[in-house]
Amino acid sequence: MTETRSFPKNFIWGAATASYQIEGAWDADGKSESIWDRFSHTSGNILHGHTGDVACDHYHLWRSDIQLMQEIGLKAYRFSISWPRLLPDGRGQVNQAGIDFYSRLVDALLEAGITPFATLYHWDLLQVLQDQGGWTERSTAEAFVEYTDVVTRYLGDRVKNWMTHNEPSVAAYLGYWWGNHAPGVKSRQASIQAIHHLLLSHGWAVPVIRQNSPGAEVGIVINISHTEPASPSQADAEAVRRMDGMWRRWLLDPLYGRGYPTDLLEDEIREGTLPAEGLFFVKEEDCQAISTPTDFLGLNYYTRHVVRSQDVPESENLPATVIPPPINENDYTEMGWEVYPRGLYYQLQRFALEYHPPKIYIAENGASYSDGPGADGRVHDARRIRYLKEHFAAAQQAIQEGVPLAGYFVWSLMDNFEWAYGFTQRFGLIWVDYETRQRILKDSALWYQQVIRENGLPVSG
Ligand code: IFM
Repeated sequence: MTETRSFPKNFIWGAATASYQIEGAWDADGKSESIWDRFSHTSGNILHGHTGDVACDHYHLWRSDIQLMQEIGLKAYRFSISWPRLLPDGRGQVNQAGIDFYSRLVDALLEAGITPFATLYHWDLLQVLQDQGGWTERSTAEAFVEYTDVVTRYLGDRVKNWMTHNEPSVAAYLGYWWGNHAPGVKSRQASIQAIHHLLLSHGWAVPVIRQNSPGAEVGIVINISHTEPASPSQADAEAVRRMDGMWRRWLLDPLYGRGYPTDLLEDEIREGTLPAEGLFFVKEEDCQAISTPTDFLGLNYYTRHVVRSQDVPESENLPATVIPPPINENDYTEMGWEVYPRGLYYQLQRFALEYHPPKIYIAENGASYSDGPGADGRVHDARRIRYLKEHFAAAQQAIQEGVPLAGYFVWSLMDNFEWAYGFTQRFGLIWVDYETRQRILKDSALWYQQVIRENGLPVSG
């Protein structure tokens, strides 16, 4: 008998996607324009001018996609809901066609024995709300609560696992500071305002979800990486404080009732990105709302960042992040991200110890490798299998040491639109032909099928 490293009974094995990345049908059946529609239709923003207009056409192929999920044996499916499909004006009038789409999807998932995990916001804000300032405005957080109310009134009887936001820091930093994601704004202050309103909308949404979806579990999803200094120097330790601060503490501290970190706030004021009065857009009651207790914390983990200070004289003009030298070809995915499974173990330990979430889900983990169908028509993505195997093992060790990890969602169910990279990066367990929309289960999907069936990691396989 093959020895397996088993996972706890009822461990939730899933896969994840997001609306804009897979659905297509960008203007079908009453859906309005999102910031990603506008951004991808503007030349120069996305590699090769790709857009999510059709993407994987999941909007039309969802039934067969659910069959593929069943074939893999998924216990759960994490998908996101497109706000512009449901409320084409952002608030007010509900688009029944949008509701029907998700309602049918949820019914079919449940019939297939797959538990739906719905994310309310995975970056496709309505353009009409962006035109009024988007997440830099408090009114967008208010509109999000109305949207949450609509979604959970219609789906809350059947969906019992809700994730409010996916990676609010990416939405805010890449979208409002660096401008390489929609809506393409380039202002540090705007990104700080955006994070606040994203977090605030989360906190306001939690009781609404609980009210409309009795017995539901609610959480938020944060992206994490393992962050280390490039050297033992004081300057590099300081660089880690800043980097870890902006990606982790700036979000998790307010979410867990500690407010925004004072040291980071002082940095922003000193550097002039915030005025002397600091967070002028934050109201006194906001921090309490943001820290409304949740049932779980979702973590997206992909890689490690080795961080170097810009203040170390000899490294002037060098990037803040160091890419460690490769040991072999398997060390990096095609995103250029280092494969560092140990970091997942460290981060799970750390989040469990520092914030004590009642439950943790790995809401995303996976790798971009472009392997396509070979002469035998199959996709032999051995590197993805290896990546997943090593990360599952790291997660399993953390569980054994007491981390309350309840489930794991592989990113992604299928190859899809990878934001500014267009279709050039393939993270899927399922290979997608972007001409014909044909799907093929990759070897990794078949390997995952075995993991799920055995609820464990074959030690030898
Ligand atoms: O594709 C993205 C996803 O939308 C959010 N987390 C990271 C993934 C890979 O870059």
